Amino acid sequence: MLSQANQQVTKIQIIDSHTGGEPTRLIVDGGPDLGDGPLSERVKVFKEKFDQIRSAVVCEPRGSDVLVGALLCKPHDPSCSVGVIFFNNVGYLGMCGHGTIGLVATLAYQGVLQIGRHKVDTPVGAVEVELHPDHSVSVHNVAAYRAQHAVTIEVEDHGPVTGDIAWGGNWFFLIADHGQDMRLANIEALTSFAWRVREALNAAGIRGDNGGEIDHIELFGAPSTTENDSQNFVLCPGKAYDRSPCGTGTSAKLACLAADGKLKAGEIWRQESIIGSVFEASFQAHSESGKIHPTIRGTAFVNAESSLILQDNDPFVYGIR
Ligand code: PYC
Repeated sequence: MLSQANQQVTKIQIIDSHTGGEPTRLIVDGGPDLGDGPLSERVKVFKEKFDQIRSAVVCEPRGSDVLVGALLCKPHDPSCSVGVIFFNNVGYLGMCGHGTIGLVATLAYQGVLQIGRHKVDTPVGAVEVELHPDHSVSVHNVAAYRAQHAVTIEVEDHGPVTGDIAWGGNWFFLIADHGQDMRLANIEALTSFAWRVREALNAAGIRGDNGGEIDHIELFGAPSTTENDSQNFVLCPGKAYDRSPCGTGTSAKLACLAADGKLKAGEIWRQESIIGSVFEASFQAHSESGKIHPTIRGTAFVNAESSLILQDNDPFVYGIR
């Protein structure tokens, strides 16, 4: 905290990156002190005591609805090199695939992580990552699974829609048969449709396991090239769409493909996003549980390094909430 012209000024050091077009803003210094408990506890402290730092970092006027924030933390799990808590314009994320790729690329840019395998502590468990010599990053995500198959809901101004509920580090409702035009030019209609799906799920009281809110809606369409297997549109909890193919959403998709016997362990699935960026994905089967261990590979680029300035006389110091 500095004093400048009698105003209290706080500085937060950040590094921005994007993964397949989806931005990640990593707090590398000046973030809140959340203690040294497990990351699942620290995210609660973040939410209860420092939520205004979340909105200061990612919401307008410093950020935008699209931005995913990440707080670099000391790991609790001693086998991990770093810890991270992801957040967005409306709250906190259990895990974030594109954000983890952005985190690794940023730490490589800083010279903190070398080529090879590392472990990252997150609120939903330790995640193994690999920084490849070409600087692409593989994320060995938390176990993914399909919780419910072919759930039908009634969507306002549309009618019945059937989809699967799956966990990929966040909860997803995945819809193949939706009748929407899957082009970037149609983004507003896609957003409106997916938002109504989310509202319909909430209104019907349909949730993931342990009451988890299904706050990501994923629609599928044909890819733009035969090199890719599928295209997706993912609506995130704060109503922004994912510019990347969504690491946790691709993990949820793999879980459904595995459950339907449409993709075998070790086979490559190329998931294209609505803007044309691609993640390469595959899974290893878990023998007993029926869950899968997904791996998502993508590339991130660092594109800014700066200080956020929080002055206490700024009426929007903590963002437009
Ligand atoms: O890549 O997992 C992901 C993700 C979640 C929300 C935005 N991106």
